[in-house]
Amino acid sequence: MTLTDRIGQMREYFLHELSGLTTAKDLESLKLKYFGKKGSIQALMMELKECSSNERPLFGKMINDLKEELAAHCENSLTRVKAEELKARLQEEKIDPTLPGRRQFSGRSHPVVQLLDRAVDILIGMGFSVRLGPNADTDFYNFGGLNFPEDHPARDMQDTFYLNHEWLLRTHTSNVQVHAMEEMEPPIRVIAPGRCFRNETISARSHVFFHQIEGFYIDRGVSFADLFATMEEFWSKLLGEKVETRFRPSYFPFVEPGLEVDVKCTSCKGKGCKLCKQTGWLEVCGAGMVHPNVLKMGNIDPDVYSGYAWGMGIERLAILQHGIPDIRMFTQNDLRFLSQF
Ligand code: 2U9
Repeated sequence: MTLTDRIGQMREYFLHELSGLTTAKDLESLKLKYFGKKGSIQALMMELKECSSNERPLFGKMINDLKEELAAHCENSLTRVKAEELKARLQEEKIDPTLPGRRQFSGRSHPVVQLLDRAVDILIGMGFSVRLGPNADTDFYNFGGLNFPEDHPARDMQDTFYLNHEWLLRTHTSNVQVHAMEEMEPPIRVIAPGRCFRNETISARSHVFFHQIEGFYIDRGVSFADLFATMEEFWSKLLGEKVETRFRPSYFPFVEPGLEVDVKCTSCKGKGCKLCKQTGWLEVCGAGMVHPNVLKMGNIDPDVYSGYAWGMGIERLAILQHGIPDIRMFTQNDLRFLSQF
């Protein structure tokens, strides 16, 4: 085969191979095969040596022309292949801007936590500081140190989750104040928000765990008047308007005298409605003056110091505030319920 034939054949092969290419990567390999140092064109160049000196310039020019021609084909193909690749990618990555967007779900605090946080913020603003205590504590911090008699019904297995003969899950957050009395010197102005546990049958009105905020203030000369003023200020701030408060005598072992605190019904303003069971008043918390025995057990001299204390159940308040029919709704994690708050 003459060199001229070889050149023609190489062009044909090249064009055949080029026509089947679909990717830029394959085109690069093809270029290497023909234009590389050990490529087909270089091989032709080597053969020039065997030509006679009068044929050499002619064949040299023919090979150079071939080289330029094939390079131009490569350039054109590169443009074509890139356009094809882009087209395929666009087809694959096609997005439909008319489709509806995916809704982003934004989380929020649980309604009980929302109310707890608001109450804590108000009380911090009134000069109380937050103290947290253990959920599991000893009988002394939950009962003994709070003046519960040995045979008090709340100590019964029915109401308390005992872990062993000494340890239990706290039934109120009062254990925090017993620890505080041991560790702090008066004046003590502390609130204790947190979870408590009671061994009760779960129903629409009671659960085995719930949340409380308790507060107490111990100093020289703390009086009933201080308690009344604090209650009025706190409940007015929490309920968003000036509310009337009412105090009724009650009994708790850790306070003497003990009180139930009522606020004028926020729904009917005292006229009587379903929420307040026609009484015009809502029972919102218990309170009282800290019992001298409790102060003594906390190493505080009741002849020098006095204090007031109060406690409230947060779930009960949230139920009153939003008209929730069943306490179990707080623990069912149903987004249809939770997203309303
Ligand atoms: C110490 C001294 C006194 C905290 C108090 C109440 C009254 C009270 C109940 C309200 C509803 C609990 O969630 S509830 O069932 N609490 O009525 N709590 S005075 O008194 C204390 C606490 C600690 C050392």
